[in-house]
Amino acid sequence: MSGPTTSPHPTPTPVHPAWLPDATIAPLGTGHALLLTARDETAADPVLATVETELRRAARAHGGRLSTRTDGEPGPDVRLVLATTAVHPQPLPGDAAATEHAWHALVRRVLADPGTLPPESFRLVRDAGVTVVAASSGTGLLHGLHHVARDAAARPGRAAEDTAVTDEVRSPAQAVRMLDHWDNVDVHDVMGQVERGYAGGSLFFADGALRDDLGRAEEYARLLGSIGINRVGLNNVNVHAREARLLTEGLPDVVRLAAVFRPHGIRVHLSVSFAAPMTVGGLPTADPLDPGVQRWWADVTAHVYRAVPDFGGYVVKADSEGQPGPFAYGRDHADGANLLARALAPFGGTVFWRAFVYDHHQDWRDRSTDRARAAHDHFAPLDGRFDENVVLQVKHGPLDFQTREAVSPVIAAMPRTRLAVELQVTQEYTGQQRHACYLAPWWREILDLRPWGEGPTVADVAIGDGPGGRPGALVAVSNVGDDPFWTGHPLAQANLYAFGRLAWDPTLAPEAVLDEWVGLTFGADPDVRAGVHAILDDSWRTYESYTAPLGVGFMVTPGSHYGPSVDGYEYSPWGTYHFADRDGIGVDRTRATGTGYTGQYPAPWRDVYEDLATCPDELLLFFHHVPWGHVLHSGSTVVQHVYDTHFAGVERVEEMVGTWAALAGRVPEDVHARVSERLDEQLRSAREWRDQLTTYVFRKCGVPDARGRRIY
Ligand code: GCV
Repeated sequence: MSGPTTSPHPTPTPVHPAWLPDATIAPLGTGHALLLTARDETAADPVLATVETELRRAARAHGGRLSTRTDGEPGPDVRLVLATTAVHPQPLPGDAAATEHAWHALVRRVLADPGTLPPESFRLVRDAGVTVVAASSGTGLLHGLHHVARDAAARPGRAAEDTAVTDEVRSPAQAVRMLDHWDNVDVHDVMGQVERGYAGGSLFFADGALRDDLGRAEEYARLLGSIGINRVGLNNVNVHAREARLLTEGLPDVVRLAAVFRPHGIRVHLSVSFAAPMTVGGLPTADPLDPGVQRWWADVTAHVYRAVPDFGGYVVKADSEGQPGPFAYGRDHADGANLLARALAPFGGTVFWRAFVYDHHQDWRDRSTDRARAAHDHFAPLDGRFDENVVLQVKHGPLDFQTREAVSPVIAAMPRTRLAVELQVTQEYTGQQRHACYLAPWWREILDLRPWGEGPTVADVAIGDGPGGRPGALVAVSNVGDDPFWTGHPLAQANLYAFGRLAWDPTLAPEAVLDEWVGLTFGADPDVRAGVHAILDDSWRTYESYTAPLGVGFMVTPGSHYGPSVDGYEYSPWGTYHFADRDGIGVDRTRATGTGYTGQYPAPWRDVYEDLATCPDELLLFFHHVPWGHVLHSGSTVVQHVYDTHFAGVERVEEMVGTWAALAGRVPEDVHARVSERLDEQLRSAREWRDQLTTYVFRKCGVPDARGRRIY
């Protein structure tokens, strides 16, 4: 689906520091930090240099001090020690001077028995005002350092000097935490440079080439490393001609970008075109069973790994929205994915194969075809056929990142396949970073859902704790660009931050994550904290309240996907209909009378959704076609619900505007100005949504608003 995506904001300077202003990198105060590494470690582990740089930045900002093991005797005032487990049992600095300070004993205790720490884990020990972070790698130490910073920022008043005794090991719940970029090297006419990007151009590419100056990309990598992202897909899944050649002529660009991300513990991936053997390699076919094609992928992949030994692998959108795929050769998606998996396997690479496959040339007159069914219809029968290094990347909902939709039934249907759940940080359908819409509450609902009613959650399936026990990934589409605030709407930074944090620990509370983000970004001012919470905590539900009602989805302007157009997609080929007429609205996806989609779920959901008596209100029109007068569980009718939520939604946006206005002078002026401007647009747009939706519904059914508000 296409649409214009240009930023109204050319790049001014300086760039906003996001959640890593130097003042909050580490809660050193004016204290003294010590970094202990074994002598030969730093050369082999580039992340250790990042840890040292972070500590130096923090020390500079606070007038504190950093010592490393080569600096000699650090003295008694050390408050924070970061140590790799390889240091043990070598003598600690200060031993020679035979001076035993409080921190010596603690470090000695931790390093004498650090426990088994996987590379991304860290052990955190606090005692008598000293904090020790131990890890087996630079990545573990980096995570530990940022944990300490976050902890202090989320709970102002608590600092490293805290006397509470702690001894804990922290590890990511999810091994693969990935951000996909829909960046193009070139600018494409309709889509702009970043497809569905709402924050300007690409951080990586400009003027049809890799940027000479990758400074912004480096700062971005630093931001991602601080929230535990460990994979990045560099280019758009819709792979155009120039981008297809990143595999070959463009490989030096990939080498440079890999070097940008590596010091932050992040491996890079490329989106590739399934037709590359033909378009790039000049072969007559891209048939996955053709030995020449298999050889081509094996050779190209070996070449990539020679240049980028820690390359992560490929991301593939095939047979979807015009992208080439295995169907052209009468092959299926397992044939296609395994072709690439076998080329990657010798090097430990992974292919992320997207399940977003549907017919985008549908006939709107045909009520039996249901786009929501497509991914399950295509992929569930292939369970067990994918190689171990294939991860099937499934959008969280069966349609397309809507403000509200059911969880994809594919997630429960493929126990013998590694599954990644794909979220969208870029706000394509949730206000395009012109509306404040904090998505963590929505993501928590998705991740917490139990596909079998009890037992594992969606997050568990992605982690590898589902019935098949196969580890997958959590993936999301990034929301950044070369905008000075990174994300267009400065408050949309919270979504990027929250994705990283939930990928690390999907049980974190959205409000707690927001507390961390506010503390790191804006400091300890309680009024700012309260104001940002008042604006963001419920903002996703607010957005939902004034846009498409009760899970029906879309109703957006075709192409751009911004703003209301109730019938915009109604007679289109995209399979995104609401079927409103004078009698009712909604999509009948039941087994009894509809498309049978409810049958793709296991019990209990197949029955919960099938039955009007149990289907949740917020998904009613996603599953059922009902009369306008249908009474919801809430007691309201569908038509009155549309009126009430749309008027209330606009009122909430008016409150948001007032709350933010009151923070003038409490947050940096440029941030205040940009957010104010975005809130003004949100209010204008919310009113437009309200007026179009209420008017549309009134004109369809003729039922007036019980409260007599103005409808056009
Ligand atoms: C990258 C939706 C978007 C497209 C996007 C596609 C996808 O259809 O509108 O811009 O293409 O999803 O996820 O592949």
